[in-house]
Amino acid sequence: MDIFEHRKKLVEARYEELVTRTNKIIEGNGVYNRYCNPVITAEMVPPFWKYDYDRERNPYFMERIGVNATLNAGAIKLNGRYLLMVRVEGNDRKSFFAVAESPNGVDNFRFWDHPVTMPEDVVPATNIYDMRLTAHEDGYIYGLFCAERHDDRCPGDLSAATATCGIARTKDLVNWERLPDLKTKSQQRNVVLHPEFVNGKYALYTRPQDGFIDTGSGGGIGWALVDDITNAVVDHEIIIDPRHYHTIKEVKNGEGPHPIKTSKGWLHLAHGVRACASGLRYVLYMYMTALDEPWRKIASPGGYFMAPVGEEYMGDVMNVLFTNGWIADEDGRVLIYYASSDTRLHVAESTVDRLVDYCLHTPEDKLTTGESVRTLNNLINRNLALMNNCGQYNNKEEKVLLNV
Ligand code: M1P
Repeated sequence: MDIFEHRKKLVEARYEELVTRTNKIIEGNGVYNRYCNPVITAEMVPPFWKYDYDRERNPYFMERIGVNATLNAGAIKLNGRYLLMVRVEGNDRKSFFAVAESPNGVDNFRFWDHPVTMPEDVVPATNIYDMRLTAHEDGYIYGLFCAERHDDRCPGDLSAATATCGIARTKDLVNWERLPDLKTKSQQRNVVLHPEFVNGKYALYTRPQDGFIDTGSGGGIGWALVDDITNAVVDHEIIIDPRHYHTIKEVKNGEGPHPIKTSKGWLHLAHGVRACASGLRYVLYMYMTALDEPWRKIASPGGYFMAPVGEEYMGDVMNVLFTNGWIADEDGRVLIYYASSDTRLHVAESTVDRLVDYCLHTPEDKLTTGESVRTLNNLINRNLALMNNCGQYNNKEEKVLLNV
């Protein structure tokens, strides 16, 4: 067998092995369970995207177009199909969108043959990424994403960039109508469209930021109403989930996918960022808002919901979990798609009931060590009383010393 044939066989066999492997659930903390394998990695991009299949032009069957990472995916269940709008990042650092489909939402994801060809706004973007998919009650599926351009006000600074919310809509995830980018006073990333009209208007979760990286005076996750989505302008923005000193969202935060409607309120999934000696640490957290007033917070479980574990710590941008997609299935199951360290995409599983229970019954962060210990002791004392009643072991000496 010649080199071309030999290598082609190897590459295709490896790809098939990855895209057909079964994923196994790992029992977690009662709130959610992770799955064992990432759902999509750069190796799961079809070989015909990377290799030239023409023997004459590519006798060594070399990779011609490399893919660096598959991350931050929007998610939707459409006509019974589990679809992810994956951010695929090439070796050239340009991100683009591509749809991957699975029969069950947890494994056997395969990309559709072509990536998304996204029409440009008036000023073309250099890079686009992190699409949130919203099937809106107006009948369209919207994709809101970050459109990044060089900040031409700083011609000498090659890292100066601007983040703007790009808006496009579709019925099938193949043909996209690009609408004008969102007009706001500040830069914006992590903008998400609420699935229902609110007071007859389109509602957005926003993330105002002073610069491309720094949120600066941007105080947290915002909320704004927009009259016309085909010419979306934010005139007034309020902060509904603020940042706070010495919490998991001290530096910045951002809405994940659009919230899930439940009988007890809207379930929100977001990311929070804090700084530490090794850089920024991105974790996921949750909160709930009122059904009739989706901007009014009614529950705020303290601390993170998910943080990186094991290999999730490692990758292009270390110590990062990020989410912009989840699917609430008809049977109450919730599939949470999250990327680790800007490198690969995973899934975790929970249910609407469990997530509501988590939000309503996890103690809030009361912002000081003293309050955290008080909250902890309340639980311990209630548990010890229960355990004693059942005749379980208790440290009597400590009980006397602590006078509990
Ligand atoms: O590198 C981590 C994440 O950084 C950005 O998120 P944020 O705007 O909250 O800082 C995004 O670029 C995201 O894509 C990336 O995963």
